[in-house]
Amino acid sequence: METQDNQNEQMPNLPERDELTTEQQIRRRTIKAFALFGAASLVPFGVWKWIQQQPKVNGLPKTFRTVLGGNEAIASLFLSHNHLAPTFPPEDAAKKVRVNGSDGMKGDFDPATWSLKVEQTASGEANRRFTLLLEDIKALPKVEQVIEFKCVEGWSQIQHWGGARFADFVAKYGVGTRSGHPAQSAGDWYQYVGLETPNGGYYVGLDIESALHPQTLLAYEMNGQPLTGPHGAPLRLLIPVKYGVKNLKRIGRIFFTDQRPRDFWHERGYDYFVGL
Ligand SMILES: Nc1nc2c(c(=O)[nH]1)N[C@H]1C(S)=C(S)[C@@H](COP(=O)(O)O)O[C@H]1N2
Ligand SMILES: [Mo]
Repeated sequence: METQDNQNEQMPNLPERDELTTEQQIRRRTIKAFALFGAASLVPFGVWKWIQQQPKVNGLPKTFRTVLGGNEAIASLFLSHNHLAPTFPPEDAAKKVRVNGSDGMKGDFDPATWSLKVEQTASGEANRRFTLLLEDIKALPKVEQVIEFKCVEGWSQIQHWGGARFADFVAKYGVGTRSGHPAQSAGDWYQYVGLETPNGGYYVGLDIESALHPQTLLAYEMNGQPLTGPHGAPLRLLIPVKYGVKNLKRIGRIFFTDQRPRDFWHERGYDYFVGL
């Protein structure tokens, strides 16, 4: 009837693509640009700044050059939004942080005499070996990160961490690559990183890509305070793209290798990679 006719008449005519007015085209493009901008803004600002701060080669940040150099496995992690753990405002962080697990942390331990042992092993033989102090790690750019920490036992908590990027530690001390220089090709990287407590009682193995992820930290602060003993003082690993088991507390030794390092919870039946 009449009403139906009216309704049909009110339906706007949708122009064909090439019939769009200039104004309509601009609007479409702007919407597209906003969609792209929105995706880019999912990369936390600190991570974006870090990528931008990489030394430039041929006008491109080194991280991007690495992609072009074919090192996709590693570079895709830096560039892929999907692989970044969500971050939260600091006020969301738990004030009372849960403590879980103390393997490798029993017995006497004096943080005052602690040092970090770093090693590179080509085929079982260490070709480089040195020790660092906490002040060496603190001298690296400090990053604060509020992430959701997840334990395989089924709990999670928003936590506020501070420390240095593992990737910055690697770059500064020329470890992780065979050449001792920034990687020019994927094959230059050692494939794995192993970490263990000073007494060797807890140990974790990581693929190098995960270790170099921009959210992987050598952490020495929680909620703006020095790390407490039970949370792994003086230095622990924070790797928010992995479950808690990989977040080794009280690091004593870090080593780079091509042989997959043993892993405490993998030996007890968990998946080696336990990624989120
Ligand atoms: N040295 C050491 N690190 C460890 C563990 C452990 O038993 N010993 N447990 C892991 C597990 S299962 C979890 S969930 C987290 C818990 O960290 P938190 O005690 O700081 O909450 O530490 C991880 N790192
Ligand atoms: Mo855990």
